Amino acid sequence: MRCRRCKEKAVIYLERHNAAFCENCFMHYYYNQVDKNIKKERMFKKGEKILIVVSGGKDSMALWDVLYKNGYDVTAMYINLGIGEYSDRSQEIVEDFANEKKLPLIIKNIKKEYGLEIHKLSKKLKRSPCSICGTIKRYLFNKVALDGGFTAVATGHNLDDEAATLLGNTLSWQEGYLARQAPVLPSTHPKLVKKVKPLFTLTERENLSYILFNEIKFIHEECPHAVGASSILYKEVLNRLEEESPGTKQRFLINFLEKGRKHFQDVKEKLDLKECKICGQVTTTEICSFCRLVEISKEL
Ligand code: Q46
Ligand code: ZN
Repeated sequence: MRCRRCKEKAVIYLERHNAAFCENCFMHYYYNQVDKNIKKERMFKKGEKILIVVSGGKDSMALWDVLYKNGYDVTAMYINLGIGEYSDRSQEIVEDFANEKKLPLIIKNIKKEYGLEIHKLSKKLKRSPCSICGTIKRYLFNKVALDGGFTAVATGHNLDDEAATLLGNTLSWQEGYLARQAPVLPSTHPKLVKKVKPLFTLTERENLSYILFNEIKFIHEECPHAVGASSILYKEVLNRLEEESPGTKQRFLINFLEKGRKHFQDVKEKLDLKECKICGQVTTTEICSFCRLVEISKEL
């Protein structure tokens, strides 16, 4: 098979675009996609301070690499969630990358800094580890970005993630979530920082290829709590559809964003936003859910 762009020998075939690329031209395609997403969705501009959330996985490592190579002012943030060896190994990968490329990195450790332990809180509150983890991560993304004067928080969500989330929300007609699903979540309060997903049109496989071609180290295993998550089943279902009809995932997501999402806008709840009495971060209750977790942890 020949590369669509330069006619050299191809190393990757992208069914949904009916195009094969050599390594160089794949990089060209990848950079173009990211650049187009950033500009078209007005995510951020050169010179703005961007905070990238990195987990050590292939998607966030690819995002970090592509943004710094394209001259964006990026600082990475890694949150050590205290999930055994998985957290230790992923922190090491992220630190090695930052040291090697001399890139700024902020490390947060939820146990050391806030006394939070996901498994203990999950048991005590009878909530899934992922729901506790989600509360903690969302809080820290915003707090670190706000305190550091960043204009946007960028995450490595890819096309597979976004299509799986959309499928889950559609199956149960979660109107509020459907209204909010987008590659850019604008700030709705002076203390809430915009969230962006520059890789939302790139698949897991494309991010993995980017990582492998650039010889970037990443953590291969998933977080142990991800096992059994419904998002994995949704991804399998979508992969099966994609096999039969390449482009299904992209059509599902992009058509929703262009044609479907607008029909849910009037169901967006009008939230009564206030500032947490303890930490001052934006919340809908007197004390934010993060500070409540910190309080509960003191008694564990
Ligand atoms: S890190 Fe946290 Fe994920 Fe692990 S505990 Fe669940 S939410 S699976 S992205
Ligand atoms: Zn608070």
